[in-house]
Amino acid sequence: MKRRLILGILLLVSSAAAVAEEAPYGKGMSEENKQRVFLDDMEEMSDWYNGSPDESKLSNSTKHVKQGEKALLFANVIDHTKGETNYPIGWPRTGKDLGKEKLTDFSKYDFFECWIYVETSRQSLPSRPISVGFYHSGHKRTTHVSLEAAKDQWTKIIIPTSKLLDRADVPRLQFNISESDYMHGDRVDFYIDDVVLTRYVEPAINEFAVDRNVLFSNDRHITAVYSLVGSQGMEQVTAELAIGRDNTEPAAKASGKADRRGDLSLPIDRRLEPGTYWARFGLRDAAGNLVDRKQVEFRVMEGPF
Ligand SMILES: [Ca+2]
Repeated sequence: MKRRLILGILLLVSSAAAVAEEAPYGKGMSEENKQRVFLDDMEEMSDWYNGSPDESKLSNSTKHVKQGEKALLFANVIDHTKGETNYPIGWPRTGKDLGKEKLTDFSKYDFFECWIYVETSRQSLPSRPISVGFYHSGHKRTTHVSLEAAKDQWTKIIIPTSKLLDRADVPRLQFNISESDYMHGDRVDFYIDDVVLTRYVEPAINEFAVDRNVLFSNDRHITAVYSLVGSQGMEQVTAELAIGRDNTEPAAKASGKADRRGDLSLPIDRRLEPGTYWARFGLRDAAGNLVDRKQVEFRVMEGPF
């Protein structure tokens, strides 16, 4: 009898410890979990065209380099009088045909990434100093993305391929500036390097939020809104959502099928005391082991009724 009681206590202690210590084994959104393919390492620039020779000069530079030995230098002197006849205040640009190297299909990749370093004669840059355009087949089908970049430093650009109008069809890539954002005579030089497509291999949680940051005590559900990445093993993972306070057992939990982008609703079968709560969203493999987890906080308030 005494032995059984001790065994029972031991089991309780060990299961409590297991809950507290459970840590995801996966690589999550780390660089270690990423595969990369070069769209261009910028060691050689002959396949980049200069769409605005009156304002722009292209060269390979060793002055600011992020990867390898060279970067593409897209150097511009803003001229509000020259350029295309109808658009003297135009769009200096440089781009590359991706068809030659058969790099037009971005659909197997999660992100387009590159690095940009900016030098300028200006005190500060416009809020969106440069844009990147992803050109799709067909008339006037382009995904334009305005980019933030800082003066005198490298900025990492990351664009989810899911934002593209047609990510399976990107025959051309182009960077451009808009001269109307600049003053006549401004000098602005962009060093562009390490232009890649990336994808995460193991399943990982990219985004997670709850549908409401404040719940009332008598509310009966909360929903996780999430997106996942991972090129392998996604079919085997399940999603789970739990809520609770401090280090205690969850007040409620639920699990369901994991989608690349989805939501998971969690029914709450009891009144929640007011206070600060955690919501943990996790991914489990077929064996039930935790692959990845993200946590956010929300508040519970007394209801209006
Ligand atoms: Ca390079």
